[in-house]
Amino acid sequence: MEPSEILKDFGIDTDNCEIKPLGDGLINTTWIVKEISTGKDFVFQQINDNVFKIPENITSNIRLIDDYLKEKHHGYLFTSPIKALDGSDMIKSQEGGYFRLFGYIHESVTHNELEKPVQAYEAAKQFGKFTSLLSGINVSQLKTTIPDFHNLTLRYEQFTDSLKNATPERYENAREAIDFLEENKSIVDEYKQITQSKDFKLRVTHHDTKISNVLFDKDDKGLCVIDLDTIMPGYFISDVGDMMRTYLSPVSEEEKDFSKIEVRPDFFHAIVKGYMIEMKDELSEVEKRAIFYAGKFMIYMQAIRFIADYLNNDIYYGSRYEGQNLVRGLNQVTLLKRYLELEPQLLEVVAKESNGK
Ligand code: GN1
Ligand code: MG
Repeated sequence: MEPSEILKDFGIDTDNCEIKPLGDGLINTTWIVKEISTGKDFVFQQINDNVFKIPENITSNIRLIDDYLKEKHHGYLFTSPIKALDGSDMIKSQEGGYFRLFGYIHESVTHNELEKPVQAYEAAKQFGKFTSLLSGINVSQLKTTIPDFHNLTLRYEQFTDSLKNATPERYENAREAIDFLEENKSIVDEYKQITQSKDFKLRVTHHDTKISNVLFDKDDKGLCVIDLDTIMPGYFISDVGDMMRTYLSPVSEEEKDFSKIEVRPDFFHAIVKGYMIEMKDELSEVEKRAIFYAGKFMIYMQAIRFIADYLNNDIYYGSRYEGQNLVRGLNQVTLLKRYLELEPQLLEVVAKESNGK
């Protein structure tokens, strides 16, 4: 299906528009659309409905949050979809794909990597603010867009299953990572305790807090969060942990030279500080003590997901070159090792910020 066919349903002048791919997401397909006659820009997106099996759940959540924000926090910048000509939030194509359109926020900038701690601070503040502003929503009203998305217990079971299904060659290639992940299974046990603890609350959680999901202004001030598909009830460790996973190292999960992977304490400090500005009154004391764990949780889970996908012949993430998911998995294992090495130092940062000093 050509994107331009669907764009007509949104009233876009498709005879006079430019459509270009946008972003580097692994799951959905995104384009930027420039309508020549009006000069307007849009973000157009096809939802991956292998991953988001009921795309209506996404639109339902966004609608709920949009209505709530309009009523309680008018003026907060929230990127809800533009309605199609028939009034719907999303168009289903004849071939069965789901598409939606957003306005492009012109005064905004996105980053694919972080250059300075203040960007981590601003992003963490935005994700914290998002959850905090929505603390009045009853989370049971939110739909689950991907069941068990950050359920580490289940992810570990999927990893264990992948070990049984792997070809001997792939298993052997991944052995070092597998051993490390098995040795560190206590991270899964700690997650189980969290899910059983009354001190951990389910809140409106973004679940994909990478830096490119924050819009900044040209002076590096955070404007708002975007990519709202994985918003669903969750624990704060998902959002804080994914920031740690993706902001702490100067190189990304795609880096093949693992000697470049490091954990930058000043970026860790910035994440904790920015998040706590918005969330310190929301989080329980027990939750605050799990801030360091958040990083372990998310880095470990991503390592498991990449390695399991490698062992399952890349059925989820796909791969652009042979062994890409193995590289990503080993990269995350290295990141976790670097992170664990700094535990005493990072725990001190958490203690300092939690006491509001
Ligand atoms: C996927 O599509 P993208 O890049 O926003 C994945 C995240 C992973 C990430 C790893 C729905 O996110 O959970 O952390 O890849 N999203 C889904 O790069 O599986
Ligand atoms: Mg995403």
